[in-house]
Amino acid sequence: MSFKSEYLARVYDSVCKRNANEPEFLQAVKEVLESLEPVVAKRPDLEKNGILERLVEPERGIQFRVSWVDDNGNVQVNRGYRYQFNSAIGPYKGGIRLHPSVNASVIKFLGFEQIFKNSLTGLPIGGGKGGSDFDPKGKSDNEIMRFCQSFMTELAKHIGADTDVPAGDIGTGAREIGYMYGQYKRIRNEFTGVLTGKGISYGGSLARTEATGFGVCYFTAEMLKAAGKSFEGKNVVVSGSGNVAIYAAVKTTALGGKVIAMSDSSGYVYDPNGINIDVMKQIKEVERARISEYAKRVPGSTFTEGCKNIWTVKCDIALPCATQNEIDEESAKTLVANGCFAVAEGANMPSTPEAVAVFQSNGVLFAPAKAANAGGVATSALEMSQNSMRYSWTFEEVDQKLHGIMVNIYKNAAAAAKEYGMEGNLVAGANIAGFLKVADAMKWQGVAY
Ligand code: NDP
Ligand code: 2IT
Repeated sequence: MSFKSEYLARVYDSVCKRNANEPEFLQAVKEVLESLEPVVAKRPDLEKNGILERLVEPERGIQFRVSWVDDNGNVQVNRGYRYQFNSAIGPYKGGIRLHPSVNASVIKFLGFEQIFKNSLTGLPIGGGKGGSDFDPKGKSDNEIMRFCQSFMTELAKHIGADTDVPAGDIGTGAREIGYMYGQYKRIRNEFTGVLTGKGISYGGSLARTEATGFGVCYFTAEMLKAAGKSFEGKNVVVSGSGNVAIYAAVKTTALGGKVIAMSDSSGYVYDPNGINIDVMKQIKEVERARISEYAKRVPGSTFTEGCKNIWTVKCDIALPCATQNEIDEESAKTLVANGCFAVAEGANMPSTPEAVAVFQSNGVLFAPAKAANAGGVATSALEMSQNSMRYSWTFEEVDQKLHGIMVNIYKNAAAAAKEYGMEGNLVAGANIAGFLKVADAMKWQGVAY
């Protein structure tokens, strides 16, 4: 372990001992603590107030049984989680992930990162995350509904519009949020903004569906602009083909880039003419089918098995928008060797620490997830504001606010990196800028809460 600060070394050591079986959580904590070396050196008050010891421990975590009945009448049991990580600057806020790989480590890494991301948005939202090891693939609509209702029957006891406001993530989109919202309302008899990503007819915000993907591109465009570059005429690879990936592909295309490959967990499609977004949306959003369908429908495109192979496609810009640790050291080296000069993370923690090191040591412009994908949760916070006002903004109004927020996040992360002697390192800049606001709020609110 190579921490220079004795305080950071001690905190990380205790996190490792307490959470030994949680590799994703430890990965996320280590990256943030490493970024904080120059901050800790300047701010002895952080140690005096036990800020880091408190920050790495969730304020509250619940784990619960989610039992439901499948279409054959059999009882199924899944495990549900909600980690309410930090409420120093606002109600807990963060998505719900439904995927068989979900466990405490995955939800805690996501909840921990959400603290800093949400702080970076400049809006009053704390950090949290939830989910279940439920696998939505192959389930009927009724099974999804019954699962979501059972999940919410327990979760409703712990959330609220001013307490904790969940939203979508992998496996949770408008359909699931609708079923969860309906169940919350039945149980609590309250029409309130307790979830975001809702349907437009019952309190959802225009542009929330597009927000994460659009935001990734707004952030990337700003990062490229500072380096005298743009999306114009560039070949772009976008991994995933879910909510984030689809709208990152839409905005990339609008900004003049050409999306030449997209993936799902089974493999990737390559289309040298540029991905036809309408066909992709039909397959993924409407039919919920596999991505190989695309190659069957679009002449000139090909399907290759194995999602990791997407990083062998030669590109100028890479937007990983699927899942954590999808780019390892080897994939990063391949991207660099193929001339990729910018990587922006749409997914949460898609690059391993070794991959990030490869990008940074090769001068690749690198936009970390906490900053680059913050547009989704920022627009969720705008949805909360609209719900509180019982009013709604137009698509253009929300999109304009989102754009402004992403430009600000870029500026604040770049400025923090410079101020702390790491100019150009947006990983450090985003972690520091996000951290400082939360740390000060925790300090001023005192130790007991
Ligand atoms: P979706 O469920 O809509 O899409 C997920 C996509 O990633 C699918 O194409 C899926 O393929 C693929 N994928 C998921 N898990 C794996 C895996 N283990 N291996 C390979 N491919 C996988 O989710 P989102 O688009 O909402 O989320 C994508 C990422 O963006 C996640 O990291 C999420 O945390 C992050 N994010 C999401 C935000 C949002 O607003 N939705 C906001 C900020 C970040 P398949 O269908 O085959 O499983
Ligand atoms: O990772 C994320 O920021 C999200 N899944 C969105 C969270 C939200 O509350 O909109």
